[in-house]
Amino acid sequence: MRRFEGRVAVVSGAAQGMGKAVAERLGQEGATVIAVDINGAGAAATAKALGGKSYGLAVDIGEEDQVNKLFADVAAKFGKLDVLVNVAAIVPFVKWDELNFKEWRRVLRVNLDGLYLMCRAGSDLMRKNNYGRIVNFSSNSIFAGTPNMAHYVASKGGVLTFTRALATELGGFKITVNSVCPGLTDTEGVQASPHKEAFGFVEMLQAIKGKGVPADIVPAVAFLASDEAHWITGQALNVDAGMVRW
Ligand code: 4PL
Repeated sequence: MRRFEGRVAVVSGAAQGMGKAVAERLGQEGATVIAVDINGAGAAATAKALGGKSYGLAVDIGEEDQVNKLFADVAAKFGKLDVLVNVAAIVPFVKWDELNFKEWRRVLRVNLDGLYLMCRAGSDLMRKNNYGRIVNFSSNSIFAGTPNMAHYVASKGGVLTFTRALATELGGFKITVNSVCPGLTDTEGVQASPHKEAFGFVEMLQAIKGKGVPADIVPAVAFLASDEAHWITGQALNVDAGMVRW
């Protein structure tokens, strides 16, 4: 499929894991991808493999100036933005007894403040052309109440409900805004954290057995980011092998 021919897409969290996998798919299907990550070298590597006009950029999505500069650059280079996929997030593992306000703020600053900044500036550019597809990464942990990440679960609940509100605000500009809720997925980030110990428990709850990988999440994102998903907005789609059903 070549669903993104001629499209310009910004993907955050694109240096690794699900963000990288999404950037690769959009690029393979014809998009020019601006790969964004706090790890600029990783983002550049993702973009370089895609070739064409794709490029990588180091952005801390929690910093308003950096986010605004990103979209000013996209506007200057391409004059439009068609697709925005917000994957960048901090995925902590912090026991409740060790959670404090500093750690709470560290996670909320990126996962929710950062999402707001990206959607604010990104959708302001999309509006100029009356077209846009925004896909935000929530998590199925918001339904499960996954342990050792209360602040993360709170942030991802915010991602889902902000997505609903933003869909309302942007519908008049023919911009759709949806979220996906992946389950535990085998990524570099998860492998570097104690969450990797949870695969057995998670698999027990899944309707379909197996260990989720980024490629399992990508098709749902690509569909919601595609032209033909124009009648779907404000929705949340669980992509977790049926671990939770709501
Ligand atoms: C079920 O989003 O959804 C662990 C770590 N387990 O980040 C998540 C589940 C994790 C999840 C998540």
